[in-house]
Parts: sequence; structure tokens; C-alpha cells
Amino acid sequence: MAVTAIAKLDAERLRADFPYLEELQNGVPVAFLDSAASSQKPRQVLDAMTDFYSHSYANVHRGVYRLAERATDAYEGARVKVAEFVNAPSEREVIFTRQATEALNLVAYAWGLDNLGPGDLVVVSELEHHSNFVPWQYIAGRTGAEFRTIPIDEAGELQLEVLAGIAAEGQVKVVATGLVSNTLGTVNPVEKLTAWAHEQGAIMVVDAAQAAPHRPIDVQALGCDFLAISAHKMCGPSGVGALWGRRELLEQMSPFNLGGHMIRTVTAVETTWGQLPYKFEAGTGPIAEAVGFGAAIDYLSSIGLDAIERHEHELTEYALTRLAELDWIETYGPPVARRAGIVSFNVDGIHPHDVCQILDWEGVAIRGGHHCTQPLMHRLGVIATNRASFYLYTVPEEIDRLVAGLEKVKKSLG
Ligand code: C6P
Repeated sequence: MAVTAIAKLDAERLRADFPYLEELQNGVPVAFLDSAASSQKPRQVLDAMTDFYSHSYANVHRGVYRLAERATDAYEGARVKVAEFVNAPSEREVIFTRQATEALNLVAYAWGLDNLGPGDLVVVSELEHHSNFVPWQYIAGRTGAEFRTIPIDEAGELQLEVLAGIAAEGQVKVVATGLVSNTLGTVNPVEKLTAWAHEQGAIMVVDAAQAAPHRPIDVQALGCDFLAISAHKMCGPSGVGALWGRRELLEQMSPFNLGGHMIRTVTAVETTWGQLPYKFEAGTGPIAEAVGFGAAIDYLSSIGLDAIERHEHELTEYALTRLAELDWIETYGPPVARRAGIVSFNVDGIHPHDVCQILDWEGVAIRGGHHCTQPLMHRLGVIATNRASFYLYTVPEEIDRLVAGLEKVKKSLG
């Protein structure tokens, strides 16, 4: 069998695409290690949006004049790019949303309210971001279904041996997990969970907000039923994300938001819904943002998701090695082989907000807090962690600056 070598990514060269990375703070560029919260934006995306706003902007799907047709083509072209990016069978299964959070709420409301009831189980994981936890907890409560979590082990990996016990408690109807944990970087075994969900007759909902920027996504290979992503973590603009859903399910579902654009006919007696994907896209969509999303996908694809994943893997390995040299630091999460470019840690006796504040003075930007994963914080027995996260433009010297900054933290507050 032919072995295809994964091209190595040249982060130093790519950094030149990102205007922010050229800016100086106290004479040096900021070591931006918070890409899991949101990524920086390359010129290619910024230029595509400026060009669209300058020359092709109008509302979409409404006007019959040329400008509106150009805008509509650009918007729908972006949908095709998203569909190809996740290997969707059809672009009609791609719904533009405001972000992953809205995509997950769409499924929880539009599928959950009509399909869940007493005796049913909704299963999420203990690792979940609140965006894939709270909507399901809420809709389970509204419908009388039970809500269960898959626990994690000491390394932060899902304990799949509990699944049989969960299945014995009721009819599992929904399994919703992230592909990559935003706090620990754990890569979850989504194919296995999907197989189990389908054996139970449940739908599988995948939160890929933290995976799609960093590794290839293939909804057909995953076998899932819904998958949510956010452009702003993928070098794209904020304000747009996407939900991919299996066509049969989307066809059966009621709309989520109601109003303009999502209808077929409206009378005082009755309203009927438009075809997919418009049934789920009420009101004026994120037009220029979608165009920027498409440009971000072109940008990531030109680099190669395999190369991005490999680059981040090397950085993560390096970061874990460097942090292991500091015996006053506790790191969380699985071995590097099963984690993405995210490292959560705590400094002995020093609150993450203080750590982050001092690191900021040193020109190192990381996130400190609960990372919208309070159930996970509870499981780890901490109120917060520090989190460094990497992307295609991260270089090892930035990790060295993080370590040097942490030594200063320890000296001044330890
Ligand atoms: N995580 C972080 O710093 P939105 O806000 O909808 O684009 O993304 C929500 C979301 C959903 N799932 C996962 C796994 C996520 O990581 C996020 C966003 C950011 O970790 C902001 S809290």
C-alpha cells in the first residue's frame, strides 16, 4: 500500500498571513496561545470579506438584479465549501448558523422537543462544553427525558465501560459528545460512540467546534447524524457556524427559528416550510461572514488539515515535555497520542486568573477559567485551569516564552 507523506507545515511562513502576529507589545509580538477560544485571521479571509462587502454585497435569495445574484452565488458557494470540508453528501444538509452553539441548540430544540419524552435517555459526556451540555439538559428537563453523563477516567478519557449500564436504565435517544475536548484536548472515540448510539436506536450529535479547525472531518466516516462547527475557531469570522445534519432527519424536523426566508407559503390559516436548508435559516443570514467562512476553508485546505494536525501534535508533545520539567505544575488530560493541541494545567497554589495576568505582562496570552466546562472542573476537583492552545501559526519559541513566563509567575507569587 502506498504511504502518503504528510507535508510539514511552515509555521514561520504562515505567520506572515496574520496581521495581528506582526504587532508588537512592549517590543515583542504576543505569544498568542489561545486559539481554542478563537483563532487569529489571515489576510486571505480579511481580503475576501472586504472584497465581497466592496463589490458583491446585497441580500441573498431575494433580489433579481445582478448584484444580488452575485451575492447569492458567493453565499451558496460558501455552503458548498463547508459541505466539501466535512464531506457531506449534499450541501442541502448544511445549515448556516451563528456558531456551533446555535447549531447544537437547533438540534436540541427542533429534534429533541418532538422526539423525547419520559423513559428516554439523553447521554452526553462529562467533558462536554456547556454548548453541548446545557441545551440537552434543558430539553431533557422540558420533555421529561432523563439526562446522563459518560464519566471520564483520571487521564480525562471517556469510560465507555459504563455504556451498558446506561442503556439498561431506559431508551437511549440521543448521544451528544465533542470530537475534541476544549479543556483537555481529549480526542473522543466518536466512531465507537456512534456505533453504540445507533445500536440503541439513538441519534449521534457531534460537537466538532474544537476539532474542525485542526483535523480532517468526514461526517460519512464518523457515521454521525449531526455535526456542529464554528468559523471563528477556523481562521474565519465570528458570527457564522454550520450544522450538518442527515437529510432524512432534517426533513422530518420542525423549524427552529421562524420568520422570513424559511417559508414556502404563508396565509392567515397556515404556514408551510421551505425546502432544506432554508427551512432552518430564518431571516437574513450571516452573508459576508459565510463568504469569509468559505475563504477560511480555502485557506485551511491549501495548507492541509493533516499537516495542521501533525504540527499541533509536535507542539503539544513539546509543551508537555517542557511543562513536565516544572514540578510545581500539574497538567491534565490524556497522553499526547490521544490529544489535540490543548494543554490545561495549574500552578501550585496560584489562581489561573493571576497566572494569566502575569503572563499577559510577559506578552503571553493564554486562557484561565472553567472554559465553559464546569462539570469537568468539578470532576477534576478544581475551580479553574490555565489553558494553552496551539494552531497552525504557533511556533515552539512561544511555548518557551510560556515556560519562562510561568517561572516568573512562580517567583513572584509562588
Ligand atoms: N469554546 C473555548 O475557549 P461557539 O461559541 O458556539 O463558537 O463555540 C462553543 C463551543 C462549543 N464546543 C466546544 C468544544 C467549544 O470549545 C466551544 C467554544 C471556547 O474553549 C469558548 S468558551
